Amino acid sequence: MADSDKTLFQKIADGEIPADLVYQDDRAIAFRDIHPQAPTHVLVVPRQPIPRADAIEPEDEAVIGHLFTVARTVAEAEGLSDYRLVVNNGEGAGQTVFHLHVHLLGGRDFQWPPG
Ligand code: DGP
Repeated sequence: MADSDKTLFQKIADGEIPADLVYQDDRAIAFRDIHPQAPTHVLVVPRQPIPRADAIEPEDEAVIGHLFTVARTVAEAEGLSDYRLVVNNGEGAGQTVFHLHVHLLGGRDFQWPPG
């Protein structure tokens, strides 16, 4: 794949852009958000460049489920028992990087409903 065709998060997964990786395996990576919104703010990202939540296909269900077990693994490693998992779908919901990712936020109290 030409570099220009890769998403930002593919470039991070391929080591072309540095990031503070906290987990990686053959299907997913997790790294600290560059603009943390909580003491722990990690992005859990499939290596497969699914652009957004509403582009998930039935054949993606296994990898999507895997993101949640990776999030649990990272949360446990961070010493978190309570935390928030967030997926922004579309610009109006706050999505800025169009490579699906789960935000893992923890280490502070959260409000509900979210802003
Ligand atoms: P969202 O707004 O849901 O699409 O989240 C994208 C997140 O990605 C946002 O919280 C900031 C983070 N981010 C953007 N560029 C970079 C980067 O180059 N490195 C890292 N570590 N995080 C990034």
